[in-house]
Amino acid sequence: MSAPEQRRLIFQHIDEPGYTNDIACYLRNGGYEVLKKSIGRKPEDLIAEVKKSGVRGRGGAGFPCGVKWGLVDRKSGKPIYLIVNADESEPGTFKDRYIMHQDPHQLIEGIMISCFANNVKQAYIYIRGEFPHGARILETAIAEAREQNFVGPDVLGSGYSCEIYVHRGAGAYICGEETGLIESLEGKRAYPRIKPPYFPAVLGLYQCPTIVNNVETLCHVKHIVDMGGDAYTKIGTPNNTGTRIFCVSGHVQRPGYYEFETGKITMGQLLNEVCGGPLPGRKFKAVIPGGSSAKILKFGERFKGKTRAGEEYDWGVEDVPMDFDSLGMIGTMGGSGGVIVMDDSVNMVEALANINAFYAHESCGQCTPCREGSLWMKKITSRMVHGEARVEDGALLKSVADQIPGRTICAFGEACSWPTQSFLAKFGDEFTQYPAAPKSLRPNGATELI
Ligand code: L3W
Ligand code: SF4
Repeated sequence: MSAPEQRRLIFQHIDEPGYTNDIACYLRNGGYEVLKKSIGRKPEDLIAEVKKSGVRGRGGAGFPCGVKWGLVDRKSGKPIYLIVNADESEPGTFKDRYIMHQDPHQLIEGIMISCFANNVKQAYIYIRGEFPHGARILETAIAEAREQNFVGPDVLGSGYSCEIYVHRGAGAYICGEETGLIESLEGKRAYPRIKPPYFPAVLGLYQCPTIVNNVETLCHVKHIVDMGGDAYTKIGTPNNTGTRIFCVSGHVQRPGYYEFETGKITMGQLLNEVCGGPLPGRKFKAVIPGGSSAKILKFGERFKGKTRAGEEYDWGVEDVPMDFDSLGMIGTMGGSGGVIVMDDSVNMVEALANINAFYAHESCGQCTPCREGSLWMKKITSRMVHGEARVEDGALLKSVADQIPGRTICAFGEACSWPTQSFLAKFGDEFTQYPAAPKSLRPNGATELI
């Protein structure tokens, strides 16, 4: 079966010739019409549409956005905040940056509709420190929107007021974890908070109820309200509604951004047809389907089981539908939509050493298993790459990785150990060979990878 056509909701205009990121272009293309209509509706109706749509968060966890909004404490008498998580840092993920650069008003319209629906008067866009250009674009776009009365006091003469502030991070991955982000926004070190019992929906920014949504998720809100929650559920597949943006990188002929109905395209169709297949003379070896934290898949492995609907499946990697549930069923996740492809030229020990160096650098250091474990995993794989591994290192690596998940404050603990666990489970033979780089190649005889 050949790949379906792309279904572009979020990227509807983004690549059109002459489409620019200023407000005049956005307005020419129907911009802010959905906000105008929303302002005349009851906020609870808008929330109901988002609930009906079933849209799941596009940041990584896939938590239903309508359910999250439904959990907000509206009786506390405190202000409700909305935070846009634009700290896109998951390796392999680069969709939110593209939206903010190319179509910032789509995001601002989504934010304003979401704020109106939830009676939010102050919204913060927490943008990754390494995106200074994106921050400037957003600031300009907010100023344009304010001039036209789409943001600020008395929005469109409705009596409703709402400000949007851009807050720049300082370059730490952990600020993408929602409670670390909140701490950072409060001016503190980004140490994630323990949750449960209190999620941001109840105690978030300044101990007030707070909604934290990803950039792409908030763009979906605009389209959901425009077409209605029921119509939105017709796109995609049950429990995996709407479209999904895949950021494909690595060893394919045409890496890039692609938007498809969720679950309507398989991994094989995406990589072979849409992305043009492997590079000449190469074969696919492995793929990480949802950002570096997702467990790696090995081409050639098979997955058997029963779907939620009770249907039996027997899939190779190429057969897996690209949706949250299917990828979850085979032990990995759709995560942030970053698809990292590796061909048979890749040394898996080197690939894991690279990932481990990232996590060791980015652990906030608050929990001992994560702080020490991520560093040990980095050191061991670095030793392997540099030909200095010890006989017991394979077992030690596994033991360290196995002792982190479930013993930490935030999901980083899982995220940093899943790559090691899955690489060892699927490519363990490569780790027993300890591929060595000749000492002569090491700068100043260094034993560390970075
Ligand atoms: C109120 C409850 N709210 C859950 C909310 C919660 C959060 C959302 C999801 O991690 C994942 C991580 C990696 N009352 C609630 C509730 N919520 N129960 O729902 O929560 P959770 O805990 O499932 O996930 P999380 O802590 O948000 C995020 C993956 O993302 N990941 C991806 C990172 C992606 C980027 C990027 O660049 N875009 O950084 C990295 O590890 O799987 O599990 O809002 O408050 N009872
Ligand atoms: Fe910090 Fe890691 Fe603990 Fe998360 S799991 S709070 S990143 S030390």
